[in-house]
Amino acid sequence: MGLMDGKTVAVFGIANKRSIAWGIARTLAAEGATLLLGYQNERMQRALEGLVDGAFPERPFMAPCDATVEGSVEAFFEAAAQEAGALDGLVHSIAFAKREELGGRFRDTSWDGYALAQQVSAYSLVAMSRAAAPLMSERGGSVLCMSYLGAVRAVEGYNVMGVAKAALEANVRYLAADLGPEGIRVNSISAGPIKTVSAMGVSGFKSILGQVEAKAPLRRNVTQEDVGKAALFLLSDLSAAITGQVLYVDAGYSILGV
Ligand code: 1JT
Repeated sequence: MGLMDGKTVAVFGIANKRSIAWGIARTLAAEGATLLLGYQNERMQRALEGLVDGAFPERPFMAPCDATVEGSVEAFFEAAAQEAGALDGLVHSIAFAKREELGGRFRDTSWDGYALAQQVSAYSLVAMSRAAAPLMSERGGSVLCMSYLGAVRAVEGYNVMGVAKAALEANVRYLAADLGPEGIRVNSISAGPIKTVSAMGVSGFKSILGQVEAKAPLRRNVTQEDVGKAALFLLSDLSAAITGQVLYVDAGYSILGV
């Protein structure tokens, strides 16, 4: 008996075995979920095929979904409808900012970089939710995305991504209000900093990991597994009356005054 038995969930954002989306996907599958996976491009498709090999009881359905390509999100959900018929959950774990804009002075953010961060990191949740809603409205559903404290505080260097996460958290509230009457819940997890391949490439990230380990109430960083367990809660019936929320999975760091 799993918490996700009989449920089908689409997951976006698996790039490698350190991806937050990978931690979530494995936790959901262990509780009985059937997975549909989206990948950005052919390079990511090959990476994903290597990863899923033998990792799940049944090989997940996989299809392209690139937030910057016109019609790509719609095509994914059309393929998902063909494959699974209905959908119970959606996990949005994608974001992008130009390397040079994660650091340096916020005032130097370009319009190009600002728009790209918004398109991939925030607007894509709206597009995915719109495309997923017709597959969910029969029996309800749960949409989940990933945020970070930089959405609500000025975290040094997080810059344009903080503005994109602020938009993402606002999207969660507006989507929750819009989709709630159809039984679709929309929530986000604001995770503490996690060692992923893309995050480790950002200058200043390692010092943030150290800061959390030293100061967070639980005196540790959070892992993909910690996030996977909270995601399981938000995607399952355990959270049936929760929508429009930001759940902090951050070892308590965000409660601190400094
Ligand atoms: C992206 C990246 C989104 C890293 C991210 C992210 N959300 C949180 N992080 C970790 C992080 C946190 C801080 C930071 C840098 C990174 C990288 C790829 C694009 C999307 O400060 C400089 C505070």
